[in-house]
Amino acid sequence: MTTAEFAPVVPGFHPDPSVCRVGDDYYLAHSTFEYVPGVPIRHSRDLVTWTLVGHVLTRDAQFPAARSRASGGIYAPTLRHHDGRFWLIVTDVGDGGGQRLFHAPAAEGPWSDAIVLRGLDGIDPDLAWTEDGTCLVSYCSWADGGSAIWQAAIDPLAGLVLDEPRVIWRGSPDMGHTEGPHLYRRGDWWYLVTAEGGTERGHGISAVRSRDPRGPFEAPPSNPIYTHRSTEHPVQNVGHADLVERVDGSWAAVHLGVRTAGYTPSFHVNGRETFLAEVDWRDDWPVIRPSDAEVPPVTGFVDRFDALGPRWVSPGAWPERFARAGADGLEVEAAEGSGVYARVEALSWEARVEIETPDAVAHVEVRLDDRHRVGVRRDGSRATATWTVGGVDVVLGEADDPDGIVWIDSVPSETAGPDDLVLAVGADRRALGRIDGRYLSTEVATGFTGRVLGIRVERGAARVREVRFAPR
Ligand code: 6LW
Repeated sequence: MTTAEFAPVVPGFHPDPSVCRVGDDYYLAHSTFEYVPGVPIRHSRDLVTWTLVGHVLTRDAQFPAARSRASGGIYAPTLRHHDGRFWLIVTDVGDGGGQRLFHAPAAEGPWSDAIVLRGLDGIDPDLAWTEDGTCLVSYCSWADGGSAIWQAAIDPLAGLVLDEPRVIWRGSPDMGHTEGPHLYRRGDWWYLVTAEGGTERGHGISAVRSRDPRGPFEAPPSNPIYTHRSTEHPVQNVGHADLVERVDGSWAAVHLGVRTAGYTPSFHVNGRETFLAEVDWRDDWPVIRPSDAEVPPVTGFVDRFDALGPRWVSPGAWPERFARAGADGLEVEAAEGSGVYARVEALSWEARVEIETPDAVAHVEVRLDDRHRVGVRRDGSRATATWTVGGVDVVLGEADDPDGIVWIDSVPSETAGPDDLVLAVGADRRALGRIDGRYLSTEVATGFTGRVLGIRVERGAARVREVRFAPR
């Protein structure tokens, strides 16, 4: 067991966490970009162990998935509970501006169709209700030059903007990329917490306060109030926090961070993950400190597909339209280059896939996007290890594999990278190729997601009997 300072409470690509509490229950949402179903909702009673209970975005009427480019689509959400109803607001950056609101009677859903708010062009929208019931949306926009936090009052059910959007905070003087705003009421103060410095190594969490939720806001003696920038901490890029008050009156924060590995500039491969921190209050200012909560280790899974479970997501296409689970495993058809994938949640692991491609061509692969992926292409029983880097396809090796077993292993790097990825086939695990894992890291590929493992069909229909994923 390790503590929440070093181990994510939600591992794998789960960026931009937003948390709310209803009684003794906590709920957590994340950004999902081009992947659908989108915006997973998790439940916890302790902020440490989380259970996936559903997704907000499950159909085109909410989010036309096919139009999203890599790392486009669904950016940072805010999840809140008000007047007995769950609310989620989020930006679909492929929608040419505007924010999307969804509501549901329960966190598990069913979630409404999108209520589209026009005229609030920016990202990272937040929802907060004032004492008189006014609903305020605060969001990051570059509408008048640099990034700043803007705000407007809305009618959330009607999707109407009720007043002229205005800047409420232009950010800390020495930090750019003022994003991810969240507004909280505590005592006589309203706090505006933001992410600043950009979601890379300079990332941090800042806070300002006002007696009025509309501002003007005053800064503390110094911002950011929490960051790992310029430190040797193994968790970097810390920022984009959402605070929550526990039943006992103590406060906590969920925030994103990355686990880096390899020689400078060091690399993160599983995207931005969710970490937990503690929040104290001094002179009515939030003071964030690491959490010493024990985080259970990442468990693997064995899936024989008696159902297509919620861990399986697809870039730009709804998985249920081309993948069907049943007694004989998962039948996967070609779907314009998409596939079914699970987030990689461990830093060192092995995967084993049993797959039949009698008259099909299918890929068992790890991907960041279509230009950065590695795997085994099966055409009938011919297996070819292929690697796509910067859009260039490289054949690493090939062999006949009548067994229909593909192995992908993340093993310690031999070249100061974050890991090496080893491809093998057959019951005897014949190695076909090995690549430096840095080429499947965000530092090389760019973007906002992280590694996913899955199956993509090029032609025909493949049958996946079993997928095993085990951390080392
Ligand atoms: C998100 C912004 C950010 O909207 O990255 O961490 C963007 N910072 O707040 C995508 O995750």
